[in-house]
Amino acid sequence: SEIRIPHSLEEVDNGQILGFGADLAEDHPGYRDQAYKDRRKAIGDLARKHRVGQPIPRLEYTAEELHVWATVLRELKDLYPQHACAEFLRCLSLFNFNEHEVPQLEDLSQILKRETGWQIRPVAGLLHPRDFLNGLAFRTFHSTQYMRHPSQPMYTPEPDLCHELLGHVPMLADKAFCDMVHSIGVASLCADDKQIWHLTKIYWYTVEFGVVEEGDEIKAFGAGVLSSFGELEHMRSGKAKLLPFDPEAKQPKMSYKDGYQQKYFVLESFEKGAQQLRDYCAKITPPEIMARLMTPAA
Ligand code: H2B
Ligand code: FE
Repeated sequence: SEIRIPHSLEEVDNGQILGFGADLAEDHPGYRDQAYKDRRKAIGDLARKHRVGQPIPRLEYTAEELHVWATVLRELKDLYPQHACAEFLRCLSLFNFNEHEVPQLEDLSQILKRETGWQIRPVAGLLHPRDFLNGLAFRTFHSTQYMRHPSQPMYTPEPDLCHELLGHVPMLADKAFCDMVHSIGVASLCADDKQIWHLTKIYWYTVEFGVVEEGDEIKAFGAGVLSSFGELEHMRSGKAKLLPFDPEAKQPKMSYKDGYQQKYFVLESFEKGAQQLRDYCAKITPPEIMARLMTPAA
């Protein structure tokens, strides 16, 4: 099939949602909860109607949703000081996350704009990988706006607000991390399906499950590691392999459903990771696209 290269964020389709539509799968915690499904659909519809440039609609979260947010925040907050990298900790403090209110995407997007020139665009669910990666080329993170099901606050089979906000948003306030992720995005613009799959794995082993050297320690920055006590223990147990990150190498198979990762990839630093991805990107991207998009953030 022919690749349509988007020239701006408006040309990135945010409507192709994978997996979980209005009808949740049988093993989704909200499968039997019609009120939950209606709420999720209403929030998803707002994302579908949103146009680039408009402010992201503010939502009034219910007491139940606030309770889920507060529970997840309380659990994870205790893991960060010991396990999260310094960049994550510094960035986290910019957002003032607290148990009294669910943050609004629009406010977080404004903070990112100021810090790194990145922004958030709302999306109805798990976005198609090509569109998701293409968004990164325009310094845009596509984020869901609905909350996971209250029956299992520490689990979600799909991205939800807690995952996006606690896992992904903080690091997007770090310049070098943003440069790295931006290169993944630019590389995705002209990528064929095989290269998209390679970039999806790179995204997985960095943004979702990446770790970084810090002195003689290994600290986490990946959303999937920092959101799970079990995953953190496993990563530090010696049972998993820690390998140097190399975007040119064949990336191991990944799965959304397996237990813990068998391998973690270690960045020397975010600056080094950004350089590695810039080099990879330049190999598969035409020079005119490099020249147009690899400019510093405004
Ligand atoms: N969609 C949403 N809404 N959030 C994500 O974090 C996300 C996504 N991640 N689509 C993408 C896919 C990622 O797992 C890779 C690129 O497929
Ligand atoms: Fe994620």
